[in-house]
Amino acid sequence: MRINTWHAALSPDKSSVFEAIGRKALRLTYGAAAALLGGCTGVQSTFSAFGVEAEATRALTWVMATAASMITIGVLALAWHAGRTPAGRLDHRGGTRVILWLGAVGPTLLLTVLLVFSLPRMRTLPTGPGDLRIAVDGEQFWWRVRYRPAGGEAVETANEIRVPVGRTVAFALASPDVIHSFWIPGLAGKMDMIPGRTNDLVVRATQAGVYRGACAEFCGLSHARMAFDVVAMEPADFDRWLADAARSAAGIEGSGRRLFEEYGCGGCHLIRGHGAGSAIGPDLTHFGARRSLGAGTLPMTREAVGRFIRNPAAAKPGVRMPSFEAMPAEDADAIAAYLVELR
Ligand code: HEC
Ligand SMILES: [Cu+2]
Repeated sequence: MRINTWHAALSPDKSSVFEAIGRKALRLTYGAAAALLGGCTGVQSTFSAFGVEAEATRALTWVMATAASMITIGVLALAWHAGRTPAGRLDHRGGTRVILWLGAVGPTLLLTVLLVFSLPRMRTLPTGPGDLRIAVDGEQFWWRVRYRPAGGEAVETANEIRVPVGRTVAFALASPDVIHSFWIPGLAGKMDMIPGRTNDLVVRATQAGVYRGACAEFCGLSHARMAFDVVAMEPADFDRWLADAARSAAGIEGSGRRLFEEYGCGGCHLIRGHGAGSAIGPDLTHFGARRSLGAGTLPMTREAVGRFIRNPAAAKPGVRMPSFEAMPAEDADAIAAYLVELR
């Protein structure tokens, strides 16, 4: 009786129910395809390797996936064959031989070959005392970056990382707040940034270009807005850039600089050479030279910077910078004009 009622309730528009389910499935498929294809772009894909670590990972992935597919097909073929053989014709002594060769000797040999192939590819790149060290802290929701060139002075920046092509770079990864994960798919696998310890990740870029990195461990409301660009440069260009990044900000006229001080921005930000500042938030000494604003969240334009200053939480929910919504738009614009000039 109950079943009948159900049936009666369903049957009049059964076809439209199925149509709706079909439409939903189609939409999900499109969504999944778009997400998967989006992962195929070169700037942020494990299939486009621009560094020796990523190349090793890619080689391992293909070899392991091929081996696993072949084993799966072999096992399915055997199962199919067994299912077709009549029970009376099963040959028990033959069966023992199959188990010995395909169940024990074969897998041992295959796994040994795969192990010998993969172990050297999983080794960390060796580093020497002359290699460039870059300390990166993941902080809610941005990246503090400190270059420590051998023999040179340390340089602090934020939200963008530059590396020299062909040279080994050792990252020292840490976090002062929660667990983040540092991932530049084009250069290497991901590495967690854990409060209270330092994890090392060694990379060597093989091609100049701009790649994208992201936080790969959920760390709070704006986790998805915690990305960065990695610029791999020719070594000579990199050396020039690093020497330039070490200098203080150039003298800049205009009201923006005064307003920056009046609104107390220096309580969290440092602009080297432009008065006192603190290192609670990102270093802004060469802010205007970055490719993006707010850790890969907004374009680096005067307009976007002005909007971000008055209401950073609109772009990044949960952001650790207070809103300055009472600030007149002209003041925000003047400060933005000043900041984007810091190159
Ligand atoms: C209480 C500390 C604090 C104060 C005060 C503060 N900020 Fe920030 N600011 C931050 C933090 C933290 C971030 C990082 C936000 C993020 O991306 O998650 C930030 C980010 C920024 C950025 C983006 C940096 C980048 O690399 O993209 C700009 C620009 C900025 N602040 C400007 C200002 C200005 C202008 C003022 C003053 C009107 C100000 N801030 C006041 C903490 C502060
Ligand atoms: Cu994070």
